[in-house]
Amino acid sequence: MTHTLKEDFFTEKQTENVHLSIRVKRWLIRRMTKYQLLEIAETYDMGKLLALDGKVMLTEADERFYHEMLVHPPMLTHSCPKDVLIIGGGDGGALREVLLHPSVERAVLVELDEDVLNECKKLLPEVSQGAFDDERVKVVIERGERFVEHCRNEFDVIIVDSTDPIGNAKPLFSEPFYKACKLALKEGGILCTQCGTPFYFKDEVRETVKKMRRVFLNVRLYIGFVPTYPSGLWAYCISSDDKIELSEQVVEERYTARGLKCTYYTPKVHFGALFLPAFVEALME
Ligand code: AG3
Repeated sequence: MTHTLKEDFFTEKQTENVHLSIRVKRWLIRRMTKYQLLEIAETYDMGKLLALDGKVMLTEADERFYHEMLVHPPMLTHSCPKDVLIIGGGDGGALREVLLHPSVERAVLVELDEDVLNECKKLLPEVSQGAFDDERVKVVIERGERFVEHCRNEFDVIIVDSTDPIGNAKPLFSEPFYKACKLALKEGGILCTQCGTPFYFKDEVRETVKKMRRVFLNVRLYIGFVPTYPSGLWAYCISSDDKIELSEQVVEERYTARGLKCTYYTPKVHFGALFLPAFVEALME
């Protein structure tokens, strides 16, 4: 399975005309699962890389930038998140960040592809860092959109760590799914999803916000930097029927009280991320 070529690159076709290539030292796995092409490689500059269907899911070099920004804004917006649901995220990176919040009593991770989960545990333990062994964690192998359908008033925070809105993840970008999430949330619960890059995937960002606004009273888009994702500028959407705009002081207090110390996220970055560049604001008008 493992082999080495002198000039071996992993290439993501970010768009038809823009590709990103990362030089590979060694492939750890490259095979079709029941659902998708799974690739894990050791690269020269980015540490290990995980890709699904030719798209970068993470590299060790910048996965914290992504996972921290996906997880901490919704978790810190909630005053005391006890029950948390993660949809997707079979690599365990989002789960690792969720478990850093001491109030968490139960974290349910619902992943479609068991192979992704198992191979990541085996070949990419640097990302989950033992999160799957935490006794607060329950893993369910199921389609996320099916799982939420049966949940009522169960979760304080739901985090959607999906792939792009094509193929397997398409239902996770639909209004019925957001409605089901709302029912699965306790009163005042918070939903947060990754929603692509406002630079290349304008429709994905625009549509996500539009659909969310039909379901939740408060919806905010925010952005972060993830160098190995298309364009490097990534968007997240946070929604709730409760207030999602807190004072910086409150976020600061919670961040300190929960003993968090991050690589990318800070309460100030959290605030800054909610101020959008003009071209992103314009997308949503
Ligand atoms: N998050 C992957 C976001 C989508 C990246 N898209 C792309 N490269 N075209 C899921 C994996 C991280 N836990």
